[in-house]
Amino acid sequence: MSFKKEFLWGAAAASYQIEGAWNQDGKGMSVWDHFVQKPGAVYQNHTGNTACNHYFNYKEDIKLMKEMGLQSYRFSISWPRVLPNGIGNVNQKGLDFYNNFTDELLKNDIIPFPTLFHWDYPYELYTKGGWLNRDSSDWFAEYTQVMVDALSDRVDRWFTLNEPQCFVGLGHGNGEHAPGLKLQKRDMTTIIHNVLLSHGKSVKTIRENSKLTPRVGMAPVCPVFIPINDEPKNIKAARDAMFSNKNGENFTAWTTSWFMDPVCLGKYPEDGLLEAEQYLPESYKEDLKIISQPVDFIGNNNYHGNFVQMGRDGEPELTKPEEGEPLTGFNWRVTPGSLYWGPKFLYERYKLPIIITENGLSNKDWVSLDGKVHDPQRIDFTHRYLKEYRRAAEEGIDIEGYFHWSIMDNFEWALGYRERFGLIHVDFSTQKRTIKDSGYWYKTVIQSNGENL
Ligand code: IFM
Repeated sequence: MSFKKEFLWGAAAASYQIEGAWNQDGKGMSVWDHFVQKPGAVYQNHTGNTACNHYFNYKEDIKLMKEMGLQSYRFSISWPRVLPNGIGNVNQKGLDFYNNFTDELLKNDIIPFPTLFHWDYPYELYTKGGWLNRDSSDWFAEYTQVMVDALSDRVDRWFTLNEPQCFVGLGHGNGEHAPGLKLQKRDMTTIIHNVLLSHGKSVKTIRENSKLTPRVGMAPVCPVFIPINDEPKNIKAARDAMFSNKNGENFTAWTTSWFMDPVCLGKYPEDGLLEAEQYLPESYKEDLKIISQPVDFIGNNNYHGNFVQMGRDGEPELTKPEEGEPLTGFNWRVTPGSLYWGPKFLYERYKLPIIITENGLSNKDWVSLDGKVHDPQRIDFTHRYLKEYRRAAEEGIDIEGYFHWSIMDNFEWALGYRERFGLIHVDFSTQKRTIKDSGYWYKTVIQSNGENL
């Protein structure tokens, strides 16, 4: 079987990366609004203050989505836009924005697929300890309730968190992202636990309060490991590497299983517990019952993978990148097989449908003299990856959708506007949009349900 009939083709973006309007209409500060003010924190001191000005341009943007034939749009909600202090007082204008936005998508036959949290954490809550505070899971549940009350008569698909590994690791571990902390393992383990508890309480809130019957999941980044060939021992090595929580002898939490085993299997993986159990709260086993609320699918943000073989000692061994191999604008490796092996390994372990929630590349795009944006690398990249994703479907792996990252060029976190990921080009000085060649190509993929790949 190729892509199934109900397969969902879409694109994605996140609130802080595109909305702008950082201090308008009653919005509260997020940790990112704060972080970008620190000189040197972001490439050339860029900020998301205006970004794509999508808060004001959303109708034009939805028109372009329609022109590209998108079936669904994965967007995120800015928590401090609707709850300026993170909890308590609701900002009606912020809520109106997401209400109107949802209506506009539906009017254009585009299925709204919101993510509740994509990194713009309310600054007020950060001053109360943020994710380190055990109450953070109740704060997130309160915010979830507000959004479910507002949208669940029209929205029936939700993601709770985007790439928890990244906002925990980059934001609290190495300080590259907001809020810029460099914490040690004990605190990091606490944060992850609170983040997972937040996910669980959020899923519960969505299920118990939605007007439409909801489908819910999380969108982690799952580092993918690809066997160097189809020999069973190398496939085993890649699978072992994908779910390992070891970095040499030490525990590392930048992994798939430390986040997804609790969510999908109701337990932390043994190889991580050996070191990290001492950092978990006493109640952690009880908490796992909340964390493992049933989910309907697994989102997977999937850009590239590492090649692995079985080493002589029976442990997975990473192979060295080839000299001069293709790299994206970000210098990420081009590894189409990650869209086959990632979903395959995830599906085998968790037995849940997979949705690719992000995949794409940054490129050095600009508007040519003919007024168009020619981005053959993006077309070729996506074509290669989607063929591998289709291979997964052909082998019976249950895949439900694909969301290209990103719908439009946007604020790429610590790298500001240096990296362009969009299917739509944005001129940030004029806010002019131009659908790139890849956007038109993607339209033909959608129209043929991937048959033209
Ligand atoms: O732009 C980010 C996105 O916010 C999270 N996933 C990776 C993308 C590209 O770096």
